[in-house]
Amino acid sequence: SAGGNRYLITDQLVRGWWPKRTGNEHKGNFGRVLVIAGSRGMSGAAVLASQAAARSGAGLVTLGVPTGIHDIAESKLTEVMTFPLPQTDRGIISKSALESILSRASNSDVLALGPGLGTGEDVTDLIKEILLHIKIPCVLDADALNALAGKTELFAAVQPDLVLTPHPGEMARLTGRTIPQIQNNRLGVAATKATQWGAVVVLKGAGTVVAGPDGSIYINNTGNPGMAAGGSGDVLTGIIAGLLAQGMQALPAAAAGVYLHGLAGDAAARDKGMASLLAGDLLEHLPSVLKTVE
Ligand code: NPW
Ligand code: AMP
Ligand code: MG
Repeated sequence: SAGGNRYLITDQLVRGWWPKRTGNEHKGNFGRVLVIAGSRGMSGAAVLASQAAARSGAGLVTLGVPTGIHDIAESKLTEVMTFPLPQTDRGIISKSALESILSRASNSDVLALGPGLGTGEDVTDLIKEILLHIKIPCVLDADALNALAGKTELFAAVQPDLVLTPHPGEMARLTGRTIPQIQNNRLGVAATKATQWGAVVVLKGAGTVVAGPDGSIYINNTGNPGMAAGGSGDVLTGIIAGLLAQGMQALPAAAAGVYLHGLAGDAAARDKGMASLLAGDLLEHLPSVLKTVE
């Protein structure tokens, strides 16, 4: 099952995939991203992911967060719209948010789900219900993945395209393996799981592996250890969602997203050095990077 074609993600490939702008478009043509993320203490993850979607070319980005951090998110964001969702007493989105999320999703082109959501039974129930009813492509990251540890049979039952973006720790939880077991066979694990789950799997970390449901593999060589810092992955989630919103297919959106995210990290490291690099610096460097492929 891990015997598909292998490719290195190159500038040329990404340019070929890039959605061209010819002159007559309006913001509706570039898609609407719905981001569901954040919890008490993790508004940053939600803000980074939604800003990254906006910086990557999405026409409109809307962020749903628990009521308790709504005004905080709203005050950090300008271009991104926000709305509050019911929360538990721990400041985590509660499962009674389901209807509101699905109703917003029905007016969106892509859903990005998971950064900073927090964990617990409510989150698990909510994620399961969203996935069983959702009709638009989804990027699942962080706590949306943690919620499904041991419940991965659900992925194959999801109707629209899925892009999963686990780091090795999240992949270990999802699959019930250890981190060394994942790291010793990154290509094999990514391709096998992508095939089994019928999803695009982005196994993050140095040399990110992007695998498609057909077993094909795209390997990334952009990026640097300066990106091993809180919030980096939240930015990637937003970038991939932004590319999906512009009409890219799931596998190229994931591969191009990973490549551009790494290039933004390389530009940020040249500017600020690896030690000082912050996830927010990736957002600042996205424009100069995207300019080179558009
Ligand atoms: P170890 O043990 O350190 O070697 P978690 P998280 C492993 C949100 N955030 N290679 C790591 O291994 C996120 O969105 C919010 C190997 C450890 O076992 C999530 O919702 C922020 N191992 C939540 O926080 C900014 C690797 O994974 C485990 C690896 C928790 O996410 C920060 C750690 O992962 C953050 O993004 C690698 N390359 N990478 C905010 N400002 O709001 C990871 N591991 O326990 O899932 O914790 O990734 O911090
Ligand atoms: P997360 O752990 O979810 O915040 O994601 C971290 C992001 O930074 C992923 O996109 C990783 O691929 C990237 N990253 C972390 N460490 C490295 C590294 N040593 N080289 C390249 N990219 C890295
Ligand atoms: Mg992460």
